[in-house]
Amino acid sequence: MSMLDPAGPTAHTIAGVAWSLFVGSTLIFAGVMALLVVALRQRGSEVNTRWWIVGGGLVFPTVVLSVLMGYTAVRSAQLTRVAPVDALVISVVGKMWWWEVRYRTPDGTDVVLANEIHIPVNRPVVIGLSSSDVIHSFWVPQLGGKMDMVPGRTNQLVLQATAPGMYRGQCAEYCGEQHARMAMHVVAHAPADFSIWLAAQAQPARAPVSPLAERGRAAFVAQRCTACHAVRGVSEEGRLGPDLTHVGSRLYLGAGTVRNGAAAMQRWIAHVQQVKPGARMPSFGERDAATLEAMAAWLESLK
Ligand code: HEC
Ligand SMILES: [Cu+2]
Repeated sequence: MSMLDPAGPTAHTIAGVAWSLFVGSTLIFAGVMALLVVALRQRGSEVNTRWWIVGGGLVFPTVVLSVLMGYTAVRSAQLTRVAPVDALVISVVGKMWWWEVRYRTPDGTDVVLANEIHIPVNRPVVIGLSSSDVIHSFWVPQLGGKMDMVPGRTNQLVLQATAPGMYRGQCAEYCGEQHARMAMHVVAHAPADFSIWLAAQAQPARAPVSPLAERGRAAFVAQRCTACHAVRGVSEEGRLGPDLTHVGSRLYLGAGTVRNGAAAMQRWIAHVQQVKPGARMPSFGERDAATLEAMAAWLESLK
């Protein structure tokens, strides 16, 4: 996660500003130190103090700060320009401690997922940002700036990726115990691959592919996981936790906490309070091993 390794136009602008400030302040610092050395060497010699105070204390800062003000005004205007009408719109809601992500497909279906944002390359993406509890902050340093997510408000951030790849993001506003484990991943695809991905995410959960998965689905319903989790095609009553319709396709579990996989899934369900202490999900470790294994197998099959 480095803002000095930009992968999109706004991130390039921000990195450019950061470098100019860094180089400029280094030059000024070096100049002041050089003057200090000269002053120490020539102690006792006469200097024109008025000239130094007016020149170094008034004229120099006024010129430097005015140039800087003009420069940042021009650069910030480039950052806040309005998104073009063909931009892709995605809404992201910050939660303690994960991200709910919503898309609308071209035919009007709502697609809900969590902690992972897929985007097509070279197309501006408008991200509508909000929160359902405390203030969070959305930050994917390689793609753009930071933006607060404030309950009851929708802020907007325009991102664009110039190359396919995976970019990590992180909540950038302290939001409680598991703030550090509130990461997300942005995956940029070629436009055709993005459309295929979105069409797949818009599908309801696939039917169980094995007797084990079949038992897993039944256990998921019987254990009342459905009180907090929606799985489209199975139950849509619960919204307190992430939508799990395609959880098997995600790269990570628990907002970047662990790499997704059968073992990680089972450990998450059984011992979430050890994996991510304080997460708003109870550990289900007292369930028998066969039930846990079946639930994990079914969830992993939801690609
Ligand atoms: C009280 C509500 C609640 C119940 C009941 C619950 N969960 Fe969760 N679950 C959550 C919340 C909240 C999260 C997000 C935790 C986080 O990342 O901070 C979560 C996260 C998850 C995740 C990770 C999803 C992701 O993409 O990161 C899985 C998998 C999961 N739960 C499975 C289950 C299963 C299986 C059950 C039933 C045995 C269950 N949950 C019961 C609230 C609940
Ligand atoms: Cu947060």
